[in-house]
Amino acid sequence: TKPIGRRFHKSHQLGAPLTLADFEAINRCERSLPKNFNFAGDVLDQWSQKEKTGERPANPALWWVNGKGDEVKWSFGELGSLSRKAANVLTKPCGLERGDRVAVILPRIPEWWLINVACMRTGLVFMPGTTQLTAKDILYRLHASKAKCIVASEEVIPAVESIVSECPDLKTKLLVSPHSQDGWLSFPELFQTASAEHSCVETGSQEPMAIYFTSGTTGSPKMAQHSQSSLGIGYTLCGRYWLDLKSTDIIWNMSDTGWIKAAIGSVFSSWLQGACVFVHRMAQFDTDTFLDTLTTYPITTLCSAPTVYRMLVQKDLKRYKFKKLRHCLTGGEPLNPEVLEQWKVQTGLELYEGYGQTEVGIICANQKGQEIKPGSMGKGVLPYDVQIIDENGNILPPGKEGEIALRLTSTRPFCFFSEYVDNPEKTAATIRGNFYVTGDRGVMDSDGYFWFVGRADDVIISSGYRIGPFEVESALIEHPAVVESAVVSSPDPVRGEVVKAFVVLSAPFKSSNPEKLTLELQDHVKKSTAPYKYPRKVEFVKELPKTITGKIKRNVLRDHEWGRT
Ligand code: BCO
Repeated sequence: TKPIGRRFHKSHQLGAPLTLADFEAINRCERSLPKNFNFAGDVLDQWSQKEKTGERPANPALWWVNGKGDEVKWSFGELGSLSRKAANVLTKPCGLERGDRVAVILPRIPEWWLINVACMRTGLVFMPGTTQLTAKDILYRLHASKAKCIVASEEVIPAVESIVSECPDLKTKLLVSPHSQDGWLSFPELFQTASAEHSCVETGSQEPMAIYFTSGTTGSPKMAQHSQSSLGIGYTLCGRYWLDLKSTDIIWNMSDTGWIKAAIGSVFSSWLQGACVFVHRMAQFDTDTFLDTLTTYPITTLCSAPTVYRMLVQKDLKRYKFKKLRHCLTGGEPLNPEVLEQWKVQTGLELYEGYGQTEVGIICANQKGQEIKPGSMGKGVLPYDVQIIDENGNILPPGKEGEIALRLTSTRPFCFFSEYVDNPEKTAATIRGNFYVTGDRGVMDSDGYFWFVGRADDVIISSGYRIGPFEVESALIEHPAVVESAVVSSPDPVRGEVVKAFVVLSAPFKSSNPEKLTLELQDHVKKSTAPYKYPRKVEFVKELPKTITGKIKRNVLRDHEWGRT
């Protein structure tokens, strides 16, 4: 393997640059982590060198389309010079310094990739968020993180403007739009005049690189912090063995920019292998546009949530001749065996499911070449030792249901999140004895395949989103019709599960038209919190089941929804 590393050798073997094989060795625990690592300098710029010497095919690094005739194709060399300009925008006019936190709320536009790489080059900590975030969500994130800067697109302006006076730490608002706005710096204007000369900072391997907000059963989302190496090196095996990528491949990973799956599939796993990242910015997800894209562009690798495949198999897929598609992946929620089967019958392609979490990345996967057991999420992947444990941290034998957990050695695995920022209790609560507990329940069979059972807590997994019931209940209670509510998962043939709210009405609303009130409450939640969390089902009830201490028994309602006794 040709070297793609740059600086590691100084702390390892004198004069021997690390290679992709070395990154693999680090993931296999056969080699220690280098002292310093920076994904932009040590991976992207090396691919750029390889382009110059002809060691990488003339395949773009990023290929972006929007279905309206606009197209962007950047080589690694172009990505390098453009992201250096973006880095100069962030450090000079924006005045940001290494370690500062930057909220990045952008749709799937090329600037999202530029800003991410620019943050790596300057040592800034990026915090991606979906454009579905509301003013309240953004306020919470800016407060909790004390972010110095927000980079946003035009549709996010009203939400930011409505809360900005409450964010004393926020120094800069950077707008990615052809139009200018009072109080915002214009990214395109500053970018035009920025220099392409920039020296990538030498970040420590365990220096913070990104923060993702994750939902739990109680309280507001937690800030899961990742390091330069957890994201930048930790996805080497995933890119090679699950995504099966080579530098000749073109991967289309559908995930929204706000989720770690975008980082895995559209940045780290793919670019570690030198593959091309394909992006189609659709105004709204639409199956026809989706299928046309696969017939028009030479996409070799597709990664999307099971919900999308459930929607696709409703179509007559035999009518479509995909140009180059050879490898299909899915994750974020459980995949039904019937969907896997229908996809295979209609397209001739297998569906390789993976399972992971924002905190620790990919845990299990059906890797290329491995026999697929329909309904299973595959085997544990390196460097993890995946086990099923009981409530006391004891390993359970094959066939026994328990919690999916990762065995810990004396040091914290480098590909783990570093911590929940400012929340040592929640960070500590992820450890039980010698294990990291995922909060998901499952079973391992005698062949070492894992089968997902459900969450151990009340988190709802809908269309690949993890939704905390507390956030939805908090939004509902703001409405005058709601005295109290309980939010649980309910089965859905397309989305796997959806959010269902059981609502106790206040006296003035008891005789309201239930259909109208349902729509009003749904609309209210869409405005109060990110719309993907809204309750797609609402049931009005006289009272909620409670424990003697007055705690709502969500499990009773959930079991009822799922037909369990
Ligand atoms: O379905 P509805 O039309 O009733 O509502 C939709 C939107 O129309 C609505 N909405 C969006 N923006 C709005 C708005 N309403 C009011 N105001 C706005 N500004 O809200 C609902 C959003 O639902 P959605 O996002 O599920 O939309 P859609 O179009 O049904 O998309 C379907 C999927 C499958 C494309 C989408 O759900 C999706 O992308 N899911 C995947 C999520 C994902 O990537 N998860 C991975 C997480 S990372 C992980 O699991 C770790 C793995 C290691």
